[in-house]
Amino acid sequence: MFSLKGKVALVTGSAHGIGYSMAKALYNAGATVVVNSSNQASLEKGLKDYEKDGVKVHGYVFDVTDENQVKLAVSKIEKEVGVIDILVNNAGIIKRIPMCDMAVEEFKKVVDIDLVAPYICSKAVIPNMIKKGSGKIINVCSMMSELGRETVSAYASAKGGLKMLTKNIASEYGKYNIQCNGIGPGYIATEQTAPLREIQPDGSRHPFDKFIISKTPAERWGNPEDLDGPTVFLASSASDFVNGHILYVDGGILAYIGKQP
Ligand code: NAP
Ligand code: GCO
Repeated sequence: MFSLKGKVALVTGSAHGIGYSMAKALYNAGATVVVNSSNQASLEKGLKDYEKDGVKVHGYVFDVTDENQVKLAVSKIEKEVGVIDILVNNAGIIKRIPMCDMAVEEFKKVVDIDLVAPYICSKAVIPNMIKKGSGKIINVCSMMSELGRETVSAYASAKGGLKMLTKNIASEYGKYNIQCNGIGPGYIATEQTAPLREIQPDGSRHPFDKFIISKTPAERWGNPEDLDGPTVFLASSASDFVNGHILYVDGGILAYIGKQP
């Protein structure tokens, strides 16, 4: 029931990081996988990495925030590869700026990529999922779908919104045998979180790095591979009656008050 043989999966923002690992996991479960970046050079680098890892993927450059580009890319993918059965809305950015210092354009940019783009991409694939009689959409949410912290007002607003978009897609399209769920990664070691893990000039660990370890019962950062199993589960028929759920993969962060002093 975890096999994805015969299924076509599109993972946005998958040239590196979490999307890269998710795309590999879907391929290893049998899916035909389409990867994406907004940037040709980044996609080409990613394609070389997939090849090195023995993973065959189809690569398409498009900006997930541009509805025309998304529509064109989806119809091209459907002609050249097949109708998309599984969409993973993974592409995302963060800006760490105190809210009152942030320009409204910066706030909107984060919301555009992290919330509006999953709406645009889902809207582009749902009609053919309905025709086909099934579909899976996985939205990459965050700890910030539930929690706030200093400097991430735009990101938290977008990821909180993405949690509700997930529930709404499930509500609106569940009757067509479409399941839309979220994966909420904890703190995962990727480029996005590299500034929070930088070794300090005196050789010590970044204070935020120590803070995350103290907030995580697993006492470690996650790796992109920690998300592989949950991704395959939510993409497969094993989760056919799971809809509108956010599966947090966080080493226990959301269950924990934090290390006692
Ligand atoms: P990452 O390595 O920076 O990956 C982000 C990806 O999004 C990149 O491949 C980037 O493409 C792509 N992207 C950005 N804007 C795009 C656009 N307009 N169109 C198409 N692709 C675009 O970061 P990551 O940590 O793997 O993050 C992946 C997702 O997980 C994000 O949604 C992030 O918010 C979420 N997340 C991350 C963590 C964490 O701790 N790392 C935790 C929870 C949730 P290029 O760079 O190739 O252009
Ligand atoms: C931050 C981090 C987080 C993570 C992740 C947590 O600055 O707090 O970047 O937001 O990336 O989304 O789940």
